[in-house]
Amino acid sequence: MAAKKTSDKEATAKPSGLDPAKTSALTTSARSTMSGPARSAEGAPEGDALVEKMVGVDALVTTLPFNPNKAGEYGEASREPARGVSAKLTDVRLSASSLTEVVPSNKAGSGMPNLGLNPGNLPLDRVRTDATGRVLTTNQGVPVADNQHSLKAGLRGPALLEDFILREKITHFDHERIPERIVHARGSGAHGYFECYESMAKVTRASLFAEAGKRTPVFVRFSTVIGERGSTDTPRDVRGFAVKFYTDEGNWDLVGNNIPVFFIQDAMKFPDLVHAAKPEPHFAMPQAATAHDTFWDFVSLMPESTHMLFWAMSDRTLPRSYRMMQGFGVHTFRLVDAQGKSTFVKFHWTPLAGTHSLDWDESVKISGADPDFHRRDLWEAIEAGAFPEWELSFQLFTEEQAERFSFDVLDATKIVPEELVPLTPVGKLVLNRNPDNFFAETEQVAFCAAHVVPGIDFSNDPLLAGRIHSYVDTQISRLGGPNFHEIPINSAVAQVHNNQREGMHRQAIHRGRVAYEPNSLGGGCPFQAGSAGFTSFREPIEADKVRGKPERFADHYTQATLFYNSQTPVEKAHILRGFRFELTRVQTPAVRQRVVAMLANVDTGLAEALAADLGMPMPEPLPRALAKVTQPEVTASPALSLFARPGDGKIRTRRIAILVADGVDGAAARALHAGLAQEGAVPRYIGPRLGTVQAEDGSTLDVEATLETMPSVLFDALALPGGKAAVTQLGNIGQALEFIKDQYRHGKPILAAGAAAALVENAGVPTVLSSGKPDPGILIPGPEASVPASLPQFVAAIARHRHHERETDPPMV
Ligand code: HDE
Repeated sequence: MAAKKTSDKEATAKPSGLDPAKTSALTTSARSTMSGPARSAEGAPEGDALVEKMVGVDALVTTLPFNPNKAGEYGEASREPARGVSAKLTDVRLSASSLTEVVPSNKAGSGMPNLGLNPGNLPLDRVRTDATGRVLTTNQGVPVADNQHSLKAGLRGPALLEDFILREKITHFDHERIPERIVHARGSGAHGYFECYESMAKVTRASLFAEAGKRTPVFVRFSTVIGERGSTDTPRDVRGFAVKFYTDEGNWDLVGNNIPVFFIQDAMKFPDLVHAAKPEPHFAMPQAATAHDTFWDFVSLMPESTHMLFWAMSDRTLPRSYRMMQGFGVHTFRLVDAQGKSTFVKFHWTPLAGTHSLDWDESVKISGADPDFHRRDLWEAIEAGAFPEWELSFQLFTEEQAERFSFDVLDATKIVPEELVPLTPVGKLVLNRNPDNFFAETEQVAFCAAHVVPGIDFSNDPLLAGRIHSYVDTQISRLGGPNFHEIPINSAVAQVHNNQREGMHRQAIHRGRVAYEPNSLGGGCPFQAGSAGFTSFREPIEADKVRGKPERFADHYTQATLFYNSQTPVEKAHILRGFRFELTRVQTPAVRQRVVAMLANVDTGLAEALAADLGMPMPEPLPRALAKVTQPEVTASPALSLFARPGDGKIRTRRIAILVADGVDGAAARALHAGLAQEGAVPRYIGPRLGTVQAEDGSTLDVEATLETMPSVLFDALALPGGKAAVTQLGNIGQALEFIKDQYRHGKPILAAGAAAALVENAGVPTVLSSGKPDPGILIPGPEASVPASLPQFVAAIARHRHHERETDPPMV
């Protein structure tokens, strides 16, 4: 039988028309529960309010004489869930917990309920706190007279146990920490919005993609994976790229990484992977590094990790900035349209600033010079109004297409090459607001791979399945209970109404006595949404219950080869360097050997070079899990190179050091500063000490930071304005010479104006490449040239980011 559709019917509760006998029975029972005279107090219910309520409730219940949806809950009919029935409230008292709710109170409120409103979903203004003009109080609001001393018996006497003010303060302090995330503990976040370019209704009913120009608020958290909460920002590590979209149909969390594949194929192996990568359990070392035995032991016994290892050993794991990395949903997801049709999708974030990386030597030095390098970079860019932007693209393909691919789209160790399925840009992400409070927002934000909205659904990727379980579960211990969705940063902007109740730290105060569904006593509310709500894609499944993997998952090397072959020579050299560094740190030769044997299945040249660098003979390749050779659709994918996305060619937010000392060419220094600032870059005068330096022309310049506190690695480029005395002074300071050397070693542009050419020479930096050609990143305009005239060339060199052509292995300088 087809379900009877009651979806848009709303019954109306009218007290009139009641059976008089019944009314009188109710009246009697209501009266018998009343006692005492307290009916005339301010705001108290008057007259026969209780009777009226009971009569009204009875009438309300009568309008819902039976559950009309029940018949539709079975068989074929149940495929189309009906919207629940509800009754129209004629009197707000009918849904109240108590008639006394109207008694006004400064604490309990005015008593007038906001029907259908959960204020917990209102904007964060409701919880933002400011103490301007306020006295200090205890947590109970008691003004604190003296915040300097504990209570003592006499000035030199013992402290007293009765000092509840001290005890409250210390107790709260004792409990300030919460467990850090098991993985991705170290991170930084920001608010912003996602703006849809055009309606994507043809593939998804997700409301955030419904129309051109539609904006959805977001909170984004970037992170490293392995390090603890206080670890450095720049280890070699994958970066998390987690986006919480506060859509008008609930929160969607796209919890992705900056690499489109993963180490493992099945959630069952995640704890093993993380245990192998984290500090070794006996001595808790090393911090934030995969360069140790247990990691390489594990991954070399899990050859499905090979593809990811190539990405991880590339410069992808050394981003210059969170603003300059891609993001990926990694798994195949589904988009579902209003008719229930599904399309497979992979999500891609592309930074408008382009993809840029640090040099390994540089990232090691940054760890000491500024362990908060990425956190600071994100904060400062947003603070300066240089709002970071990414474009979101869909890679859309059908199930039939997926069937024909040489790889399995449910295998998270595989990409879908862009040459096979192009990207469709769908909108942009803009981060335009820093959080007020790191703990309240960035630390307490709880992402969850299971948070999807109507129009977005899962594929059967077995890694994704484990994630659907894991994230909520982990928040329960990290955030102290099941009500973490009420923590302001996690609360949806869509209204939340259900019958989940109680639990630790419950914030909402639910009116009424109904906490179940179906109900008639609460007028049927909240009722199920029917097909307007989230409905899972109806995937036909006929299968055995089994633990195992499909055969296509057994190809562990084809896409690693595709990735490697798609890299430029510079990137290939860096991948070799990455493997070499990590394996040199590995203490067990047999583990090194197994890794090289595994890599031999990807590229013999790389494996041989690595074996030579590790001082070991070339081993036989590891046996392959799949005897059959896969014929890939694509053998080179230029899109996989970091250089494929150079960005807009602008130098906005690039940090440029201008080294100054007494006797500097003031006009040149000022021209550089002004010219670079005009391009949106961040020039800073760096000197031997704080204060001012006196320029050749008698003018003064304010030193903004010193050579000691802000070494070369914190800057993208270097300008030396010249001035004989300054050049002589800087030439005698080791840090200045190291500054120049490191700029050179890390491929950064150097402009040496006027007399500063000698400083470059003094630092031992060659101005020509090993090929004999001039180094395009070293600009020495000559003593007569004007600095403003050489600025455009300098700006172009900075926009290139790095001058890799000067690189040698090992470095010459
Ligand atoms: Fe996560 N992951 N993960 N992960 N993950 C967590 O959730 C987990 C995986 C990712 O900024 C945890 O709140 C399992 C892939 C990011 O807060 C935890 C599996 C990808 C973040 C968890 C994976 C990710 C996390 C730790 C395999 C890329 C940080 C604390 C089945 C697509 C989000 C927490 C933030 C965090 C579990 C694999 C991305 C323990 C079980 C693949 C970006 O729940």
